[in-house]
Amino acid sequence: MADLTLYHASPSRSSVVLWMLEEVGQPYDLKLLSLKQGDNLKPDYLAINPMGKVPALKHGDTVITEAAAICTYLADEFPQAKLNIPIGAPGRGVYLKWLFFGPSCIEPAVIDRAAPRKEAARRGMLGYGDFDTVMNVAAQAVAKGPWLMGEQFTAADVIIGSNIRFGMMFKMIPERKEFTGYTARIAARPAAQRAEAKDRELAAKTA
Ligand SMILES: N[C@@H](CCC(=O)N[C@@H](CS)C(=O)NCC(=O)O)C(=O)O
Repeated sequence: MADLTLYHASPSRSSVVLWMLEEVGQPYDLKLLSLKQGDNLKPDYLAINPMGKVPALKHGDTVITEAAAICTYLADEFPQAKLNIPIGAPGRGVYLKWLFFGPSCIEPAVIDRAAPRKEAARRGMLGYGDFDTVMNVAAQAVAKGPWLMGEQFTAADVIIGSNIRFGMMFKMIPERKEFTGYTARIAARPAAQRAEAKDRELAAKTA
C-alpha cells in the first residue's frame, strides 16, 4: 500500500491531481468513485471529504481536499520533483498567485459564463472581475512560455494548464493562439500523457 491515495472519479477535477501525481513520480493508490452512482455522497466518503467532492488525497493520516491545495502540498512535500518554488525563493509569490488564480478566477469566470446568473453581478462583487480580463491575463501569462514561471514547470502549470485544457475541450475557453501553444506543450509531457491514458482506461471501467 502506498503512502498516497487519491480518491478519484474519472474524468473530473480529480484528473488534475492524477496528472500532478504522475509529475511527482511517487507511488500512489487510487480509490475510484462513480459520481453517477453517488459514491461521493455515501457516508464512508463523506467521512473523508464532507463536501462530497473529488479530489481528496490521503497522505499517511492527513487528508487534503481542493485540487489546488493538493497540488501545492504535493509540490512542497516532494521538492525533489522540482515542481514547487520554495519559500524564500524570489518567484514564490508569483507562483502562489497562479495556484490561487485557477480556482478563484479562471474557474468561476468560466462557470459563470457557461451558466449565467439570472441577474448579472456587478464586476466589483466578483472576485474574478470579468471573463475577458481573466482570459487576457491568463493568455499573457502563458504567451512567452514555456511555462508560467519561465523555464521551470511547476504545480501552477498543472492547475492553470488543466483549467485551460478542460475549458477549451468543453468550448468554454476561446482557442487563442497563446492557449493552443501552451496546451500543446503540456500535451507533449510524458506525465500528462500517462495520466490521460490512465484516465481513459479508468473511465471505461467506471462508465
Ligand atoms: N473546489 C473543488 C471542486 C471539486 C468538484 O467540484 N468536483 C466535482 C467533480 S469535477 C465533484 O466532485 N462533483 C460531484 C458532486 O458535486 O456531486 C476542487 O477544486 O477540488
